[in-house]
Amino acid sequence: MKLALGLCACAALVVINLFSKNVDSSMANSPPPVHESVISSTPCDVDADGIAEVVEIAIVNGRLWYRDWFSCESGAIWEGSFEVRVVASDGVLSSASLNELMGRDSLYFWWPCFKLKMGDYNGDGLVDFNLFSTYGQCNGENYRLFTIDRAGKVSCLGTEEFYAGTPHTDSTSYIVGEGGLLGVCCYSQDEGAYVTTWYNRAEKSQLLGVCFYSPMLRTYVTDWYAGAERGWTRVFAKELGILDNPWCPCRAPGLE
Ligand SMILES: [Ca+2]
Ligand SMILES: [Ca+2]
Repeated sequence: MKLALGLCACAALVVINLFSKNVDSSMANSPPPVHESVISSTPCDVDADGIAEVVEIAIVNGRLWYRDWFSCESGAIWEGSFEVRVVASDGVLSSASLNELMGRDSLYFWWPCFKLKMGDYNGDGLVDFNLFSTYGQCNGENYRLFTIDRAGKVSCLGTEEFYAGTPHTDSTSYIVGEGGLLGVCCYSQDEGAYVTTWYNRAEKSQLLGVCFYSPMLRTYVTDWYAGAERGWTRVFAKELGILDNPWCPCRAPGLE
């Protein structure tokens, strides 16, 4: 029932959002207050018992308005105070202020209804997810990482922001977990290709995967480099063991 209510709220808010685009900048002058609404509802089995809980993002105080700036930051946004909740069939397991977790008085998200992209970014078996944090640039945004323990409590997974190449996206598929590594993908103007930086937090090492389309092989392939602090050195997939198969988590937009 809780999930159904969340979905209904999102559907209603989509309508509001479409309306806000129609009235455009007039709403920027007098944005209506937004009362508590669930803006993201994502089923996820946080305690691995085979039964999905629901991870919710709710706006608890704020406004929906169309930010009509002459830049890539323009767009309809939810702005204000938010909570993250984990809900089971028999009640709320946890509820926490996202503003406190992220250390900011006001946050904003792009879309009236979005799904969280889940993964295991550190290989500890606990569910993690990423969430839009701050504006990046026209080609991508900055994200923070969060983790959910078996009891449903949400906490930050580190304090770093990661830039990923998905503009106006609240939770990105360009941040992934694979074999205990954290992979973050964005477009590199220097490389002229999508690059994925792999972070091995346990060993404090990094790998850079430069993903590009090979006309000869007619598919995407990845060149690997290691050792960010000492300069990148080319390595080969078979030397990496855990990355036997060259893999591009992000390619060109629309080819995910
Ligand atoms: Ca469960
Ligand atoms: Ca994890």
